[in-house]
Amino acid sequence: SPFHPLLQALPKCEHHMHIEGALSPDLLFDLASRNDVSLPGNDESFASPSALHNRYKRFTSLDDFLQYYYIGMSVLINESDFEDLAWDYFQKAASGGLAHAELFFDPQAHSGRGVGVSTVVRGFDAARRRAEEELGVSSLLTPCFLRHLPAEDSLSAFRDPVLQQYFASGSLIGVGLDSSEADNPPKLWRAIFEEAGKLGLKKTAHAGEEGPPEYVSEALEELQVDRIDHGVTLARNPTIMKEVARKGVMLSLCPKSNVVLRCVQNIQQVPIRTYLDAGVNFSINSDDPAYFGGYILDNFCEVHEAFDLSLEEWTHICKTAIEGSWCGRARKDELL
Ligand code: ES4
Ligand code: ZN
Repeated sequence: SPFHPLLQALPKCEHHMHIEGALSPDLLFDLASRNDVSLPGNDESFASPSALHNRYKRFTSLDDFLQYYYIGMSVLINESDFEDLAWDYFQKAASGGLAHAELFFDPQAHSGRGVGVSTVVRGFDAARRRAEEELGVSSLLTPCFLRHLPAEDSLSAFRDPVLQQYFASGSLIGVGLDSSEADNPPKLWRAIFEEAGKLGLKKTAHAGEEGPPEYVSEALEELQVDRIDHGVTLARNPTIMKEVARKGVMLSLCPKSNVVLRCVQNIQQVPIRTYLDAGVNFSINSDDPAYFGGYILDNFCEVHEAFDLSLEEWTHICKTAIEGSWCGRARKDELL
């Protein structure tokens, strides 16, 4: 498309990218051998990187994907593994015009296997510094809590003194809530969000991905979140949608993710036009780029092909994403 160079050049911010979801099959196999981690022998998908890559084209649901995502993480052991993973992401996303990234990671998925938060954060921080220096890409880091585990597990993970020290130092900017959404209502994690609010942290939660639009209003009211991750089902409830528009809360939409995990049938079903018309703020994000077949520019391109947006609309989307970012005013002004 003649529009491609324009999309490439737009100053892009993403707010919804799980670093563990940037683990490519090639790096997964490299790290498995480097760390002597054995992959499941009873699943032919783990026969080779290309077999795994092919399996990723056939996810049937969020939980089907999450099973692979958590197995994949088992190869991440050392600080340098986390650095290599994040650096691979920064290089690939920067080649598509990424300027600023707000990254999620899942501390419980690592501490549960004996890998401590400091190993994870130090590795990511090394890659983030390098991305800033060598690529001019700024970034922020947010731990997410896993909603397939009991809320008490999340609360003790949140209160981990090592994690608390990273909040206090500013290495971690906020808290998020992710993993299996169906039948795990946001309000069960209220205690974490209340404590996070008292610490002055940013707050966000996955809501309205597979779950109902009511989970979006529940996250806003019960958890007092500053942002909603996904919110693709919000268009089904015009009343809640109008309230989100009125509040100016930003959704971090993930179009390719929604198609691959079958939350929608195709990109055309992502309510991009509905949200533009209703004045709902949103950014466009890659979610788990190594699993969903594309980085941020791929998501921009597919949205453009489906919706034929004007340059004015793209400029509006990018400005909304900059203003909705959690970086300081000075960085926003550089990006605008
Ligand atoms: C996720 Cl796509 C998605 N949804 C919920 N939790 C997640 N963790 C990583 N990717
Ligand atoms: Zn996500």
